[in-house]
Amino acid sequence: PKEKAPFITFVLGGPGSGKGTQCEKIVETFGLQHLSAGDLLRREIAMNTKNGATILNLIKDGKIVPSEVTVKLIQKELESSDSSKFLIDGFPRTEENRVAFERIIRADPDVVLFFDCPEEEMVTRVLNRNQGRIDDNITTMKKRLKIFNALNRPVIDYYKNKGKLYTINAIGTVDDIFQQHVLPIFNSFE
Ligand code: UP5
Ligand code: MG
Repeated sequence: PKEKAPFITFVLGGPGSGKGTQCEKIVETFGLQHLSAGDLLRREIAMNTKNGATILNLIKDGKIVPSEVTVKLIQKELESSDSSKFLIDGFPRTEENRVAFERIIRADPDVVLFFDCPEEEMVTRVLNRNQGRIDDNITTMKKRLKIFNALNRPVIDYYKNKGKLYTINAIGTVDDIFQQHVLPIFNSFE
C-alpha cells in the first residue's frame, strides 16, 4: 500500500473533445502519469484477454464497459506505479463508474477537468482522426454522443456541485487551449 494518497485528476469531455491530446501536453510539462481508460480497454482487446471480446462489442456500439472491469484496470495501473500524480482520462463515464471507483479505490479526485466542445466540432475531429479506431465512424459517434449526454453529464454536474470542476473551452488550436486554459490550472497547483 502507498504511504500517501495520490493526487488524482479526472479528465472528462465528450468523444473527440481533446482529452487525450491535452493530457499529453500536461504530462510533458508537469510529469503526471496519464491513464486513459479507453486505452486500457483497447489494450485488453489487443491482448485478447478474457474480457477482450466483450469490451470490443461494447466499444463498437459506444456502450459503457462494466465498472468492475474498468476500475480493476485502473487500479492495477495505480498500484504498480511509482508516480503520485495521475491524470485519469475518459473516466468515470457514469454515476455508477464514479461510485465503483470510490468504493474500490477508496479515493476521490482532487480535480476534475471538463473539456467543453460543440458536437459538430467533436464529430469533425473524430471522423478525421484516421487511426483505425473501431468506434470512429458516424454511426458509432452518434451513439457515443448520446451516451455522453445521458450518462456523463450527471457526473460532470456532480463534481461541479462539489466545487472540483474546471470547465475548459475546448475550441481553438491545441496549443492555445493548453496555454490559455490548461496551463494556468496546473500552475496554480504547483
Ligand atoms: N484534436 C484534438 N484537439 C484538437 C484541437 N484543439 N483542434 C483540432 N483538432 C484537435 O482528439 C480527437 C481528435 O481531434 C484527434 O485526432 C486530435 O488530434 C484532434 P483526442 O485528444 O483524441 O480527443 P479525446 O477526447 O481523447 O477523444 P476520444 O475519441 O478518445 O474520446 P472518447 O471519450 O470517445 O474515447 P475513449 O477512448 O475515452 O473511450 C472509448 C470507448 O471506450 C467509449 O465510447 C466506451 O465505449 C469505452 N469506455 C468505457 O466503457 N469506459 C471507460 O471508462 C472509458 C471508455
Ligand atoms: Mg481519448
